[in-house]
Amino acid sequence: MISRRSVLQTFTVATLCGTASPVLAASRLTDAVRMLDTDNDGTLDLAEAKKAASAVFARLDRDHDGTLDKRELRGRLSEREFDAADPDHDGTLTMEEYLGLVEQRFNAANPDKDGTLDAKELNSRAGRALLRLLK
Ligand SMILES: [Ca+2]
Ligand SMILES: [Ca+2]
Ligand SMILES: [Ca+2]
Repeated sequence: MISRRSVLQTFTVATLCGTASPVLAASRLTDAVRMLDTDNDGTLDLAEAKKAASAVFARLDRDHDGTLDKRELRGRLSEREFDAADPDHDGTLTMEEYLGLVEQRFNAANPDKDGTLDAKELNSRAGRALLRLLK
């Protein structure tokens, strides 16, 4: 039987974790925005997103063939997402296809269509999907 004391301890730990992790997530997010926000206006616009994505593309293209294959994109795109982003189905993404995907995710994360993503939009499901392509 579980004692009252251990229930209380479990509750306390859960409460502490519950309050600590969103703060941590928020500071990680702020760092991400700061790194990507090259004009320092506190938000991410499409040009900034594409610039970051180009740098990531170059870094991930380990065999320097100018395209990203599934292996090079591992952890960033699921099989299904890859196939959707690869309309000619040649098994690789060109820079153009990669940036197209970035633009698609940017728009999905920007429901108010004001041209920029704020911290809250970047923290949404679509925003986090975009960030996976930018770092
Ligand atoms: Ca900006
Ligand atoms: Ca490659
Ligand atoms: Ca917005």
